[in-house]
Amino acid sequence: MPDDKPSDMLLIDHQARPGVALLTLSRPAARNALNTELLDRLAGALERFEDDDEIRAVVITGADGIFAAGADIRELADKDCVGLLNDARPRHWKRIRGFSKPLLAAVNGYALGGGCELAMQADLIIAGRDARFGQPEINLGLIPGAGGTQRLVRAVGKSLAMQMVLAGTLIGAERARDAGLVAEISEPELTLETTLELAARIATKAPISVKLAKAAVLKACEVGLDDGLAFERQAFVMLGATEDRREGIQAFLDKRQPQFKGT
Ligand code: CO8
Repeated sequence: MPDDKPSDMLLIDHQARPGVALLTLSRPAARNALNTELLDRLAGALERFEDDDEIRAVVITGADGIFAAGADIRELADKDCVGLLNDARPRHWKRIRGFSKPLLAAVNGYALGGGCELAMQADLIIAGRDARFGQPEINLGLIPGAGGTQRLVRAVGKSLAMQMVLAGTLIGAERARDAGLVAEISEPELTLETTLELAARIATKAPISVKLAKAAVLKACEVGLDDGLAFERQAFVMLGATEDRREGIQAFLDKRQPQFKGT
């Protein structure tokens, strides 16, 4: 696993806002393409944030006006079937998926292939007006390999997902928002600021509630309604044991701001 030393390809700001860490993909010469080392570093950073109580939400963005142009095609070029079978990247994607705190994507420019899949692994996407989303793997004789066929259909519905996956059609920010892929659009120069502000707002909420709320909403994408409702009920009941629930309700009754401690 990579250490926490500064790396050219992943910039880490532990306190971009109170309680908010910022990760910036930075391989501008390759349009921030996600090579194995970058994915490993990203997964490693999230794993360290998982254990850091000071960090309550994370924003991921790309340097130089682009989110990410996908998997590193040069790396993929060398891999045959066995190479793909033994590929470390699915493991790193799984580590990223395991992050239990809120993960927000601030997307300007292209989010293609693995870049679109990374944005979709975030809990929500804020996009600049110039953002372009797509799964163009079909143009390389491939298909999406990091969840694109599954997450895109859940995000935008079958017909538009088919158009993007089968024809490699890119969609702009407005279409992405209208389809449900993107939560909010901003002017490109404000995308990161808008996302950090939202993350900072989330970071002020009760951490255990936030974690359980994220898990419950993700359940809705994964299981049937009965199982999802059962998970929500269990999580709701579990929160009865937290100090923060008592504090939240007392603060409301006292007409003051709550002081959440994550207990
Ligand atoms: N991988 C590696 N290098 C890249 C990538 C990439 N995905 N994208 C761009 N680059 C490189 C180019 O090769 C070029 O390098 P060089 O200067 O050395 O020739 C440099 O970045 C600049 O590229 P362009 O000149 O093309 O830049 P433009 O600004 O004109 O265009 C685009 C930007 C539109 C992003 C364009 O580069 C492009 O279309 N890129 C490819 C997009 C793509 O096909 N993405 C899908 C990749 S496959 C994938 O993501 C599969 C995921 C499956 C995961 C499986 C896990 C096991």
